[in-house]
Amino acid sequence: MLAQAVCRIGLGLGTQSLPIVGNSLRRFCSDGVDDLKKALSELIPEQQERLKALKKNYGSKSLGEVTVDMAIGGMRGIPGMLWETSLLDPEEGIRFRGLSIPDLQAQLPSAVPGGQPIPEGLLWLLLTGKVPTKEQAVSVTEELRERSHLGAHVLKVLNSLPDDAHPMSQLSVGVMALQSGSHFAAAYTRGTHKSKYWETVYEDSMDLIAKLPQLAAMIYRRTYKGGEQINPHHKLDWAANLAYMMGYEDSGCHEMMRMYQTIHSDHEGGNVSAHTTHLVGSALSDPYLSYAAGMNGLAGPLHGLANQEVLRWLKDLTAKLGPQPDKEAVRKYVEDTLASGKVVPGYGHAVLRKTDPRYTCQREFAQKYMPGYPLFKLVSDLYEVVPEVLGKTGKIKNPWPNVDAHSGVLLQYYGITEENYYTVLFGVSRALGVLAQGVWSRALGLPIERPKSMTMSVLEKRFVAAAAAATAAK
Ligand code: NMX
Ligand code: MLT
Repeated sequence: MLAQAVCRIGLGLGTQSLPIVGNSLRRFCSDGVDDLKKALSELIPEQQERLKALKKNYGSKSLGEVTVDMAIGGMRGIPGMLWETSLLDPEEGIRFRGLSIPDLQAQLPSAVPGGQPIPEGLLWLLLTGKVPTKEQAVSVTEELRERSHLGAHVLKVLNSLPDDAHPMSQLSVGVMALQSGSHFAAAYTRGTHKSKYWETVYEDSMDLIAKLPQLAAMIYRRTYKGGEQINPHHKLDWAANLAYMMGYEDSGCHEMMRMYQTIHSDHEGGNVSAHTTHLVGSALSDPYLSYAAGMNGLAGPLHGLANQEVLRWLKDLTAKLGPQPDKEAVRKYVEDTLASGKVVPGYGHAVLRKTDPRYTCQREFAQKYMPGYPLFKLVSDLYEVVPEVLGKTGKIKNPWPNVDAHSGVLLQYYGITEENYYTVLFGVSRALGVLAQGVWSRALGLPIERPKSMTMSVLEKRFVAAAAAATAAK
């Protein structure tokens, strides 16, 4: 009882003042640890009933028409899966369990008074749909800290890769090196009843989320900093610890990382990384296998790798035009990019039709912490030039910036200058959303995903024949 009381008082003081807990105290604190899983287990039966009622009452209702354009156009706009953790509105942007980014900033617990939310609070929200207390968020910090140990084999595996292995390839390989620890895979082999799948998927997901900062920092240090690793800081929260283990101790950088890891976490279910994780998980591949698959999708330049591409593009721009080019020169550079058959990275979106609120959030952060930073000025100038140039093409549905147009500026400002690494930071954050949904997918018993495909001949036969019949009938 006493140990529990001490622990609660410590947690209540906030992340920075967490006492270092000994083993016996840890056991008591793990009451807090179990809280998230317990909170989740209490919610699951009612959500299962909700889904059952939806199927029973509305299972045969239509969600709309599927056109040939949709089928050959990347399934754009086809509502085809359940995704509980977040929802994207084309005009307004993302909401996490109903909360916008400003809502998260106002309501989620922070590490410093009035500061950015800690992603641990967001994870609680994504899993339970409820805004956690500070104590609950800090219990997640503790739970993740307890699970964070990386086996020595992981560094050996990474060291066996070629020197020029891209950081995203290293992330994928590193996650696969952890897969042998999957509780879900072991439970499945033991023949666990399917009603219990979510429990070991939860264990795997929390283990993986816990280990990702150390894995990501390991990749950074071995690729760019001569290989010397930095041990985790036992008093820092999950995101600040990631920055710390990469070698960044600045409190501004820690706040930036908390914000970065919060806003990149989830973007409903249809984006490539989320959809891939969901698809692979639907075959009952464990969370390591499905998240690694999702990361291989995030590594594509039209998806997460766009944050790397933005920086390369900005560097090329300043190399050609100087650090402070005028707007006319910038306009010409954008036009040249289009004329050379390339995309303007960081602009456009498959769903959004307005400026991405994740861009706006990062812009506000830059206005507060780095208003005079030249790269911020350049990115702000681009905001005034690019949409107009893209709009003039007449074919780009969304000329406005997305999340990737701004993230590199913040990282560069704090000294994280290696742009090939940027997508790894996106990937660590994305784990929160896709793995939280993965727990729910198993809790709700969602089936293996298997949409129908067609050949061109099938479409031709169907519509050419129909058109001929209509003409003959006239
Ligand atoms: N620069 C040049 N062309 C573009 C751009 C852009 N930023 N955005 C769209 N287009 C083109 C697109 O390639 C397509 O051309 P075509 O008909 O010749 O194939 C045409 O405009 C219509 O595309 P949309 O329907 O507007 O966009 P779509 O949904 O197909 O693609 C993206 C969405 C995000 C893939 C696209 O906007 C793009 O390539 N953007 C640049 C890369 C980027 O920033 N990706 C990051 C997205 C966010 N994330 O983190 O994942
Ligand atoms: C994402 O965060 O996944 C991207 O904005 C891409 C998308 O939503 O399609």
